[in-house]
Amino acid sequence: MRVDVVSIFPEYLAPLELSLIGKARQDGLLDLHVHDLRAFTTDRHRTVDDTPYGGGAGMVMKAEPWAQALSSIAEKRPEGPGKPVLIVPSPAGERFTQALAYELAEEKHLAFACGRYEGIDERVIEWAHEHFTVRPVSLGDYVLNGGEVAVLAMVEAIGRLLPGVVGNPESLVEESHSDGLLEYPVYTKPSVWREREVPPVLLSGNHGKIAQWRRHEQFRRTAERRPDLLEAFDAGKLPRADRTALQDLGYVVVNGRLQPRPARPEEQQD
Ligand code: 6GU
Repeated sequence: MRVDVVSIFPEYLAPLELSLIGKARQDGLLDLHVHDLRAFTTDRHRTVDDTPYGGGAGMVMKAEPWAQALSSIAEKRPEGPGKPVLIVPSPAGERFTQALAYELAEEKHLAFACGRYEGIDERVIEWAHEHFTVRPVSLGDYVLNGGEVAVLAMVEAIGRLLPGVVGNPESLVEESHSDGLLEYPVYTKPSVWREREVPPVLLSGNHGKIAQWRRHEQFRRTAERRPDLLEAFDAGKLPRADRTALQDLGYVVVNGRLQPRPARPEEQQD
């Protein structure tokens, strides 16, 4: 996969030289290029921003340096059908999820346009549709100062899904969000640490019981921390053991969806 990132702070992307993603680049699995937006300016001051039409606080990124930068990237598109995907990190974008990471990991060419200040002149985003499939993407409902930190997160989430990047692909199957649930808790030696024991089932050697306990813990954690995920969970054809675990946690399956079980008469308040 080829990835191009444009930023006025190219040094911000230095962590992509480290660890798993750095190794993937060395191994030729990820062809990553970081570009300085100011290299595409033509004035003496290398200006990338200006005041907003209509007034208001802050500055807006000028269209022309972005058009020059994105044109040069579009020309580097690897052989093959389809446009490259241009991801525009923005708190006003669609949510970045594990499902979107899997979808983007299938692409041959991704580009990221890191905005700063109040954003990029909207006409660039419109124009970019001629060369790219454009996707404004948000990490979540909070505001960062620019797209760089979001790009670090997205490139890591996407890059680790590329074939050969994660040593043991099994570890991608058992992690949080891979099946719409949070991951179960994990433990290692010693079996007693500061008077705290590892859950005994994990020492039992009974692999069926262990799998069942882990599944129950996934449901318990998800119900406690992310009830929104449980309500979106496809409970259409769950094994009996899963339905029992969910009943214990106060959920019932209605039309293939999980719903909090209505309180039993003896549990009713007032
Ligand atoms: Cl992707 N960009 C910026 N600037 N802020 C964000 C974000 C992205 N996601 C959440 N907040």
